[in-house]
Amino acid sequence: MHGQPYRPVPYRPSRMPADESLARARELRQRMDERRTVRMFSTDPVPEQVVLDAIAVANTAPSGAHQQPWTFVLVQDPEVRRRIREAAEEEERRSYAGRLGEEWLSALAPLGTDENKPHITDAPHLIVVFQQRFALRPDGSSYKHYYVDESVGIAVGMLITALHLSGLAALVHTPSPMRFLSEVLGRPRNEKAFAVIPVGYPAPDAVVPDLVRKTLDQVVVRV
Ligand code: IYR
Repeated sequence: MHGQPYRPVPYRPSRMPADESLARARELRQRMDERRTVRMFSTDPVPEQVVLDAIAVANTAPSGAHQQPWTFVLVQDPEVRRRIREAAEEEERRSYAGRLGEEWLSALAPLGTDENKPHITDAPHLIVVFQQRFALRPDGSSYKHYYVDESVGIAVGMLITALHLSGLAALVHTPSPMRFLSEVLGRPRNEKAFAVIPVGYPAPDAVVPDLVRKTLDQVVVRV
């Protein structure tokens, strides 16, 4: 055990009437269907508090053993941004030149992505999400974290939902390999980069692929 047992406290949120639930769910479904991954960002500023509030939402995500195994690094320093972009593009050049393999490259082809990552320096905010593979105490000792991929994945899902509902666009970018991020950002050895998330407004001339989402029938199985 790493701490004291939690004290059970009452949890009695007032129950939402079913018709209000239905109305809210329908509206949320429509608003979330408007979210698009954006790769072309405006350099216009966005209040940092909006981003901090969205990160606070992500920080409410459920996590294995409530260990909250995440760190969100907000990168503002333009020089650090430039170094991240340069290193990401260097890795991606190798990936697109063949490292990904034929099957992966053909899966990506419809999206038209390439090794150029201007969003890393264009977007007014850059969040680099790290997963804490294990916990590191100040004395250097460590203990295990559980369901780290799942926990951080859920948190990032909540982050991009919060950003979208706050009027911002985001891209969950996973340059691969991402080891350079730990070096550039000086993160401790228990942390591993999970995603690079540029955040801002879409560029005035932004375009997105005309993709279609699976229908509910295609993704739901009733047993
Ligand atoms: N990480 C590369 C390649 C890439 C991979 C997947 I899977 C994508 O959905 C999109 C891109 C890149 O960022 O370009």
